[in-house]
Amino acid sequence: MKHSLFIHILLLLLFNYVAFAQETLWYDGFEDETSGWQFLDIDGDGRNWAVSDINPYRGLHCLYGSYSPTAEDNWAVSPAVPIPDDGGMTTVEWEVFAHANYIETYEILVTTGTGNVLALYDSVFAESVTGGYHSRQVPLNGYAGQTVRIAIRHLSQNQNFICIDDVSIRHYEQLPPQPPVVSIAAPATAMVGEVVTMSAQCSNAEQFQWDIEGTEPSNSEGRTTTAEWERAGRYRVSLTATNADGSTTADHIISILDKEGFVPAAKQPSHMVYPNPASESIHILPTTFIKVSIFNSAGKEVASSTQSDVSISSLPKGVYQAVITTTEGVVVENIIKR
Ligand SMILES: [Ca+2]
Ligand SMILES: [Ca+2]
Repeated sequence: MKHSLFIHILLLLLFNYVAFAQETLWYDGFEDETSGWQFLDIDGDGRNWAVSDINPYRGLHCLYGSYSPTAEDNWAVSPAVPIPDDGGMTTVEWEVFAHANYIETYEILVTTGTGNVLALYDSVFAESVTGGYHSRQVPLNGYAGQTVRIAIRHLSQNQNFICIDDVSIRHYEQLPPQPPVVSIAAPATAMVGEVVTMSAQCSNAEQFQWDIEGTEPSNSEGRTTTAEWERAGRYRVSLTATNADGSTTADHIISILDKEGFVPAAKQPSHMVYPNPASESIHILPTTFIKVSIFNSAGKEVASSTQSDVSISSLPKGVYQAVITTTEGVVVENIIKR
């Protein structure tokens, strides 16, 4: 099982894309001759499973069930593997091959016994396979907390061969919480007195709560809602979507035009600097911003900028005054460097 670490790392990389962790509890690609399998020739004809270089899925070897002129009943029994009992999902996975022109029948069984007592096996999967290699996966959740062996039973019927490769038992953590992904479908502008229809763009929530600024009442529920504004202005529409894993809020700004088609000038925000307190940099909010000068408690200018993003990382901790010049005048705001 030299390759198990490589496969483990490869799969960790692959599964990171789908955002849940998996662990390979056991793997065999049949690249080592002594990998702990028991081979049981139940039909007693001397033919059985064998590690072979015929048609591996990966590497140089696979588990090979031979051509046979008679009906085979051959069992390959894996080493014992403990199955975790932590609420996650455990699976047995494998690659199986049969020739495109022939059908081979096989079965997957599980035992909590030592492997050679057939009465102690449960059948968990069976198929008649053809047409090259196929990936298969079967859950083992009924065996959580127990130690199992997997049997691959070849039931040959038409004198062709079957190959098995990359057999593994894998454990998946439960999926991370999936709170809703939501956005609002609504017009960017509407007229005063117009009835505006807005709807949730969301596939994984059932409950929707709207909070609509500038209307009365401001709250409503449901995937779709309507609103009507009596005064021109810019208004915030918030939508909170909820499912069993949590809530997510989306915002939409709608401009309501007056009869002449204008929106009143937006009010300046009451606070002009964020974040505040800040440690690295501050952002000056007003769109009418021209420049900012920052003064320390002694009244000395310690920084100034015409950019709305200003680094304050070099300033000592303390309280400063930001003197913000806008096209509409000068505003002073205290800022805290921490
Ligand atoms: Ca192999
Ligand atoms: Ca046999």
